Amino acid sequence: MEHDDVLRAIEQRVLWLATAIVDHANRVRPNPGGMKVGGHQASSASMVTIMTSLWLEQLRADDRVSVKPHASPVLHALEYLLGSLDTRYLTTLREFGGLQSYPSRLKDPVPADYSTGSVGIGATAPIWGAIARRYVNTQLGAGGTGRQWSLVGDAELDEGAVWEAVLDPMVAELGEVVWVVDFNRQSLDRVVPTMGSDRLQGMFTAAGWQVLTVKYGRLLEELFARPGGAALRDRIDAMANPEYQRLLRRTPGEIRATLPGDGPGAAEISRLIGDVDDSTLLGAVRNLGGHDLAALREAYARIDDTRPTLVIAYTLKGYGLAIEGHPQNHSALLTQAQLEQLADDLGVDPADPWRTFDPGTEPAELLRAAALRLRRADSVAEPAPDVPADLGRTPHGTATTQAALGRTLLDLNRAAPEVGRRVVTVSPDVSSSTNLGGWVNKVGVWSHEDRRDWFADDAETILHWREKPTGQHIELGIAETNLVGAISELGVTWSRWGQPLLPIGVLYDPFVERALEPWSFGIYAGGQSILVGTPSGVTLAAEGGAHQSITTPSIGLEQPGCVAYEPAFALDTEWCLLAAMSRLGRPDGSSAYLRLSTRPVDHALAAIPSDGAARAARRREVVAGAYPLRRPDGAVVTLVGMGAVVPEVLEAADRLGALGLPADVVVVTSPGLLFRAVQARRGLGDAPTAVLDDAFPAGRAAPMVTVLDGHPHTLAFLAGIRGVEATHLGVTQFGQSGDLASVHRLHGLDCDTVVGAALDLVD
Ligand SMILES: Cc1ncc(C[n+]2csc(CCOP(=O)(O)OP(=O)(O)O)c2C)c(N)n1
Ligand SMILES: [Mg+2]
Repeated sequence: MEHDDVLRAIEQRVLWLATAIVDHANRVRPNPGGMKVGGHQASSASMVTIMTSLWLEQLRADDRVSVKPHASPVLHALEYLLGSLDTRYLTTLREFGGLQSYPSRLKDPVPADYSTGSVGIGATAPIWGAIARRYVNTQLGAGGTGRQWSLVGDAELDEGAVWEAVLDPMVAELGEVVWVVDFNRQSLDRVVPTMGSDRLQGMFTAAGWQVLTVKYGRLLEELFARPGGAALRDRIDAMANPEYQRLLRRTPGEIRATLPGDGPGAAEISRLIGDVDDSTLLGAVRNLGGHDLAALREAYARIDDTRPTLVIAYTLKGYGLAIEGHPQNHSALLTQAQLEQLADDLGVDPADPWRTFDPGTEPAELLRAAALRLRRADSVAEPAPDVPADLGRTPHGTATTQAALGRTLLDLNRAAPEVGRRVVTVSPDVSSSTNLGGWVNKVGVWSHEDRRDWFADDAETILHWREKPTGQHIELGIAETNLVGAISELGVTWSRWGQPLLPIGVLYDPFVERALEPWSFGIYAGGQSILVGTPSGVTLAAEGGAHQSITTPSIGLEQPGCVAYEPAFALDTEWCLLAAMSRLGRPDGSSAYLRLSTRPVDHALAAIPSDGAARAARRREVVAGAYPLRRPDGAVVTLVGMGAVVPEVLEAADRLGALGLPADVVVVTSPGLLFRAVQARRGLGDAPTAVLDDAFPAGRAAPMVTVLDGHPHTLAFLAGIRGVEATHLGVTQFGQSGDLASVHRLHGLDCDTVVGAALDLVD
């Protein structure tokens, strides 16, 4: 057999298996509940040639691939043929404990290189993966070099995440990045009328990418070379996408009547196609480059490894299936009869759907050789470093929690350099306004080559921008989605390349919402990172309503795989940050979200115990989620405060005390940890519960006022701990610029409102 015939045989088996995996899940496996199962035969078929060609000929063990979500059956078919996926899984697509709906790093039996599912995010992950690997290489000397492939759907390129990533100046240098676009001109709902490769080519070229277009297959190219061929090419090139798609579903007679069109070349085209037989004609109109192994191979051979490459491979959605090219084929499933016809066309026995190639046959040998080439060395992971729990410093005077972030990083670098060297900060153009300047000055900005700092000798320069391969701060353009993409991939290097990093991303807190879904997806995919939202709430005062955040405290509470902290004091911030860092880079680890503020707070209010054991006890409570700050005798009310409004809460406690109504003050640092403790106390989950007795002991039950600079419901559940009456203060409306006192009064976060709420409850 010719080599390409062997490949073709494998490609056809991949098409069969991918289709049969979906068919089994939907039409064979019993489904007592009657819920839709789903799976995408047409989207898979579209990618079959591209993926067969990649896995059998192009990929190396060091390469990593992100596969578009709806092609997961193709990935599993290849894993199976290459011997890494057991037969028993082929009947488990979308079954509990079986193959996931979309490629998954953490939940599939053969871990995918990248989890995909949220379009645009899976596509861009290898860009951040490439940067993370380069970073690991320059800092820790591991990680290797291989291509970072993304196999993306064409409609996926509508996603903003794609363009934010493509535009980042750092990306144009990533020669290891290769995207292959499955250019079937169909999205979920339709044939996209205006989708064309020229526009894409221009946009990616302008961003510094190499663009290779694989438009037509050999058969069409051969027709184009005949008399009338140029007219035929012009006709097909100029044809609108829906008209072309319609052609795919026509009989030979209809094609002969409609393909020539009514342009000046019509007669020539009629003559040309008049000379070819029906089956050649049917083959020719669907002969696109993305289904031509030789055309794809040629394109891959031209990849220039000094810049990212985009391969636009023209394909057919539903290639080879009865649903090929139909505008509504996205979720269509082949009928029993259509599946049997496919089996017949491909020479497989539908009664024995999972049969592989007999040992010793050419396809079996080619698959064996590919499996050997793709085998990866077992890597031994470095353990995550031991992060100190307390750096031993006690701040004096006033400080902001935001400034405590940069301060802690600098102190950590001195106290524990082996931990400090794994810290990497990332910012979307807000390093100085989030107070990271001192840290950036100290560690430098990461760049894969040294760049001259032209302002090094300028006396007025406070923030020194020294770019070098040993820098530990990564600066991105203003694109929050890129920020979370980057920290998610930096936070996965422990499991990808055996080298844990401690990534910390900073952004203005309201923009956490913009970045939330991609960050959550990164956590879902196994990335562990710290996201710092600062400044936050309405406490940013003069910065105004456009920058205030309201719902982010509950985001922190609810985000799986994440511990959220909102400390009130500088030292609490340090402790929470160190605790968050100690959970990164390990199999049982988690991400963290810190919500910080630019409000200067007198640190004496924190009343840090000077006794070492008492300080340690305070620290344990701070990182567990809450601590009692004041417990006067005969307290009649408990004031619970979180974050930037704790000074008002303490002032209110003073005033109530003066009125003869002593008030307990509890400072909450993490509603999420408290909620987990409440659940665990009822047998839901295994979170530690001691914090509930420490901060809200039964003996001190009293009515409760909760206060935070965020939506009040975030702390409302605390009243249920002891079943007390409560009032919940917080922000429920958009705000405006102003001085802090006015803004806090507007939202009912001022001392008067807290005192009034307590009096109402006590009366
Ligand atoms: C962020 C996001 N939005 C919407 C979807 C739903 N969705 C899944 S696939 C798809 C269309 C994909 O079209 P394309 O990328 O061209 O893939 P094809 O199936 O044509 O290969 C849509 C809208 C999603 N998965 N993620
Ligand atoms: Mg498409």
